[in-house]
Amino acid sequence: MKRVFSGVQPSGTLTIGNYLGAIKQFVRLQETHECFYCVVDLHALTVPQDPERLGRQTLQVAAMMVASGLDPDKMTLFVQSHVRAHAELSWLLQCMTYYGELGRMTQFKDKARRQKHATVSAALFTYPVLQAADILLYDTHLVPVGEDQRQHLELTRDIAERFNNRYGETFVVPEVYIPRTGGRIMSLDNASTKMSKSNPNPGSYIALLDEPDVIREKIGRAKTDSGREVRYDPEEKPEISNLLTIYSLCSGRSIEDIEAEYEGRGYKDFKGGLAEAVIATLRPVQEAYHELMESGAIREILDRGADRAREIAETTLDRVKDRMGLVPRL
Ligand code: ATP
Ligand code: LTN
Repeated sequence: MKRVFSGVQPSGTLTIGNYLGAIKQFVRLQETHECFYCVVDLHALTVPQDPERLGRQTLQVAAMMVASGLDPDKMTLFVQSHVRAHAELSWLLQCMTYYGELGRMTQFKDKARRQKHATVSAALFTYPVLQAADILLYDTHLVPVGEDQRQHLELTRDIAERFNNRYGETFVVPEVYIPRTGGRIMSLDNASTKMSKSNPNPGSYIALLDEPDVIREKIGRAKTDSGREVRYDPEEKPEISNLLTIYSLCSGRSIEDIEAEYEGRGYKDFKGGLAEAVIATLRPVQEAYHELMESGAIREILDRGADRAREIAETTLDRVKDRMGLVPRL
């Protein structure tokens, strides 16, 4: 079976963007691939985090992933900081990555712009190298992610190829896997930026754990154009097109079918129908989440996951160190 790896940051509560863009694919792939999914707490530390909150969110995000349908008997779920090889390989790969390459990463440029220049962490800059280490440690073939991660995956492939050229075949060069629709769900308040769990305005996203009334309210307030035609047209009607995408993915219906249903009915009815489709999609996830958190089972799932992940990661790390000329212990 081919290997899959992907990571999710515990930087807040998961949104419907994370769910439609990434987690739904994670769930599908566990049936056909050997999957490793990781709550990347070391990545979250690249911007300031409250320690108590980071720990809580790490367990919550893991539980949300299981509640979304990841089955501990079918895939491996673990916390990044539980497997030391990630940080260690990241250092080795930093020695193979160019300053100029990292400076071109748009996620770095965006996140750095939002902070005071003097306090942007060095780790925010080297973040994509840690991501490459995550992926390459598991001889990964396929990496399911949202559209925003395409550039990081290109860099991962470049680093792997460069290493293989310099030291001989060591890494599998991974492929990116982005869904045809849903790879980039946009903010509810601004259709030119992606929906993001770390956005300070909660009205900009739908969280997986939002209550039905909150979902109705957020969708009711979502920005639209001033027309009344429910039509998919990303150029002319970016907000309605984004809502149509969410509607289609949550209901399993085609966009044309939804357009036809709301023809001549205006945005209020459309938003009402969308809210119910989202609520119905999230209800089973929320129920499973609350059960998991009450039972405390998530700690054990993560512990078993770390054991399995560590075994593979250590083997790869030893191979890399050997190729680079680092002397092994007796
Ligand atoms: P942050 O806002 O804190 O940077 P994030 O919400 O962008 O975080 P991550 O945890 O880093 O999310 O991403 C988890 C996965 O969800 C990644 O594969 C990412 O590409 C995907 N993803 C994130 N936001 C969206 C979105 N708006 N639409 C589709 N996929 C998304
Ligand atoms: N950088 C990603 C999260 C991430 C990831 C990974 C995704 C960290 N390591 C490995 C895929 C594979 C993000 O910001 N969404």
